Amino acid sequence: MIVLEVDFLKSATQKKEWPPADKPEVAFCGRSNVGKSSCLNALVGRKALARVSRTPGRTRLLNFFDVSVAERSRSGGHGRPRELRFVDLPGYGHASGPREERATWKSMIESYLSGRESLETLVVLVDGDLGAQPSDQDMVGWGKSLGREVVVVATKLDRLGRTRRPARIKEVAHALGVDSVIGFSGKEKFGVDELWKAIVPR
Ligand SMILES: Nc1nc2c(ncn2[C@@H]2O[C@H](COP(=O)(O)OP(=O)(O)O)[C@@H](O)[C@H]2O)c(=O)[nH]1
Ligand SMILES: [Mg+2]
Repeated sequence: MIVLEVDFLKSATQKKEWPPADKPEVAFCGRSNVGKSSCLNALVGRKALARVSRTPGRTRLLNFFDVSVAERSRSGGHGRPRELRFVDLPGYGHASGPREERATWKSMIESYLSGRESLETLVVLVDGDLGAQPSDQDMVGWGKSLGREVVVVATKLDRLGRTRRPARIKEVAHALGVDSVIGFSGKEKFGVDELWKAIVPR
């Protein structure tokens, strides 16, 4: 996939601040430190996107980006541009965090997952080195129960020896009750095309 353009749109919390639901949206979530920024960087091939999402004060907000991509063509050019919107969701998994903060996170994510008409795909990133955690099971279950299409990505798979990767992918799929899991490494940049295929609207 060729990334033609990436534009940071805005950060938001409540519904009234969300941009108009005028493009197919792909939301990314995962436990803090799962490798979400690295994954976004690997997908769009530029640092700016993840930098914005890391800016202090923005890590707890929904960050919206417009992305324009196209299939690479054999002639060296590209096919029809596709417009989509990425939404970088705040990390979860701070079970020890203040109760009030967790409640705020939950209500913000719930209103987005249940109320966003243009949300087409929820990408849940799971640490492939660590394996699926209870909070990942909750997240996938939550997304599915709200009727969302869930794509699971196992990050940091480069940390496992090649021969151990297929078994880990199966374990993660089994633990989360999904049919397939995309094995990914932001470091070695594998799984990138597979993930694009799973999120670009047909
Ligand atoms: N080996 C390896 N380390 C990774 C990978 N992705 C992220 N990391 C490391 O994991 C840590 C957290 O990554 P980051 O992308 O900032 O995670 P985020 O908190 O989910 O945005 C950093 O130290 C990264 O270098 C990966 O694919 N392979
Ligand atoms: Mg990050």
